[in-house]
Amino acid sequence: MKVKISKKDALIVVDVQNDFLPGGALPVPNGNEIIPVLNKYIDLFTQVGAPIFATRDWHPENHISFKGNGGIWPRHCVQWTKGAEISSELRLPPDTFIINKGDRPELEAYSGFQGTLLDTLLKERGIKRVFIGGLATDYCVKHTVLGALNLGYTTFFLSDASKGVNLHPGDSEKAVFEMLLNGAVSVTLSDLEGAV
Ligand code: VGL
Ligand code: ZN
Repeated sequence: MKVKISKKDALIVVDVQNDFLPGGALPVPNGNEIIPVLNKYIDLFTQVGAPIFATRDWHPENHISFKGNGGIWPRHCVQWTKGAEISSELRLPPDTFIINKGDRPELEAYSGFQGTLLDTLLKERGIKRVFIGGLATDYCVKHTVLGALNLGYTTFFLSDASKGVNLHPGDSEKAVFEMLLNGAVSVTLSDLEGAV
């Protein structure tokens, strides 16, 4: 498949934060392997002048998703900590839109659209197609993809630039199946080409 990228498209990089990388509080196995691939997507979108969005999990100390507060996750991505920082290995341009999510104590937000301005910012720019990759395939990437489909975007899942937690074996495969069933298109870097 060949997909031409133009400035009416957007790249959405989901939660590539220190806590989701090896050594972090909630590491995605081999999560670091997607960073060089994402950097190539970033180069391509930058070349054609397409906007780039990076979401980050941005939890308060008392977030509902943490064990002890009724959730299933270890404490992770607490606002203003090193673990919540987007990986410095990701070469995001200075005009990247940073989207914080999950910043209210009582609400979980796996989707980058939930409780954020992401949809508004995309619509303001006339964006019709979004290209989504990052961490983790079976949680925030999946929910961001489903959110985009629900809002009417033509949605591409970047299969070579996403990795899952796989709390239960097979979770990532199931997530991919669910995304495709809902209309997402799975692509890799070799499917894309720049068109200025
Ligand atoms: C995520 C678990 C908890 C994610 C966020 O970014 O996929 N997963 N919070
Ligand atoms: Zn979280």
